[in-house]
Amino acid sequence: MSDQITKLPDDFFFGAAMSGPQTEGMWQGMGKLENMWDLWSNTDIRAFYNRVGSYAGNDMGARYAEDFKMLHELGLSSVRTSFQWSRLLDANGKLNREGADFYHKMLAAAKEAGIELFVNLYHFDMPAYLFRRGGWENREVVEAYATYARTAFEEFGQEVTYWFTFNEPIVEPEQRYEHANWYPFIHDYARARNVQYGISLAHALAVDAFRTLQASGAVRADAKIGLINCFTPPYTRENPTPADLEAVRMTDGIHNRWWLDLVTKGALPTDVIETLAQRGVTLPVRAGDEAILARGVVDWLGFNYYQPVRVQAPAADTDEFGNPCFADPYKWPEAVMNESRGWEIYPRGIYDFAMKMTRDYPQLEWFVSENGIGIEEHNAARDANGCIQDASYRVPFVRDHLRWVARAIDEGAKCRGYHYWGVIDCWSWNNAYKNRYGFIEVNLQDNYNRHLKESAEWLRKVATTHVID
Ligand code: BGP
Repeated sequence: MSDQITKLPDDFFFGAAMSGPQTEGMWQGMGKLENMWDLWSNTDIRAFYNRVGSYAGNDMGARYAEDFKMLHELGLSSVRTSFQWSRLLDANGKLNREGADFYHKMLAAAKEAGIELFVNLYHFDMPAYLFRRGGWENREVVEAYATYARTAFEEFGQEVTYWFTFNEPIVEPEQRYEHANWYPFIHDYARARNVQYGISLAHALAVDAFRTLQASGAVRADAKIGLINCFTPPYTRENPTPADLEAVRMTDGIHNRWWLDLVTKGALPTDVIETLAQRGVTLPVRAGDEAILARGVVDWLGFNYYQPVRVQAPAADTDEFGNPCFADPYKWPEAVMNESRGWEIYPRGIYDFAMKMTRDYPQLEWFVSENGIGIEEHNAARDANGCIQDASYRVPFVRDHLRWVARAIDEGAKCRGYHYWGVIDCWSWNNAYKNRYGFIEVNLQDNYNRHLKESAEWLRKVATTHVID
């Protein structure tokens, strides 16, 4: 069914998604402060694949001009990256002129290359000194983020049209505070939700600053503000019990509806907050918060899609750490896996979630802000010229997702474009360079030089013709 629609609208845009901490490098250059990734790399470099820490990114800080040209030659018209808070502000929360000049030059180079640079303000990269003061659990840090956002809007208000407050605000609560996968490795469900609440306030304060500065003319009149999240369409077993459906409700509530309600209604979903309270998880709500959250309504949304979430009723009410359990994973027997990453490949999920947004949030415009497949580098075959032969897995992955997107648009979804994650290979957090997402290879043995992979020509064709063949 998904292959019935093979043409995307003419005004549909194609681009590349990336982030400052995963690409720029120069981790101490231009007065940059230590951020969370530098802190973890400095604390325990062994936690990073092949001991490649946060330091070098993919060298884009030195190569952005040529990178933008390469991306433009592939038919892409926009690129999303992030400013690093730790580069743009100094330790007193004031503009770091050297850092700001770096971003001005990057914006100018993008323009010169015919690329519209979308700017996200936060990609899991808090300055370490603010984390030491309590991070998102501390209201002063939430306020510090609002100051950072305001400073960025003031400094770049005439240069940037597309702003985003956060990338995947669900990830730090989960990875740092709930599942203990990332530094500082905490297993505390209530603290994770506290962090999630702090980020929600920070988002709304930033949107508020944006609106005020736009009204005063400091931010351009055609600028838009959005939020980007990794939404996970939720599924459960066939013939579910009420308890399975309850697991779906809470998983969807925390991962998806929390953010969708915030950015469309300026409020958090009451059923989710009530269930949390019944289970002893209370948010640190203060007088006045409701009015702050009400400012969080955005102009459009970024939908990062990698995988669905499959859940069932939990076997126990609490886990081994005493945290409340709302769902257990459900292993779908038919799941197709990307074994390199351990993520399910389920292209239809992008359509199911698109239709959910179309139904439940009909006014919301959005774009696919990340989608991609990362395969372990050592699995990659090369041809006689050394070109990575990736078309057999990368092309079907993107093609299938795009076809489901085309079908959703045909059925009314307000999806405006598609950004592929990591068009140029980049540093993937503690996986470093283990899994490669790129259509363009970054050769670490050859001074980070870039080489087109086999699939690059396919991307160029689709991006320039809008035909998904
Ligand atoms: C998203 C992040 C990106 C990127 C991508 C791929 O969740 O926004 O920063 O890293 O996932 O994931 P990974 O790098 O973990 O393989």
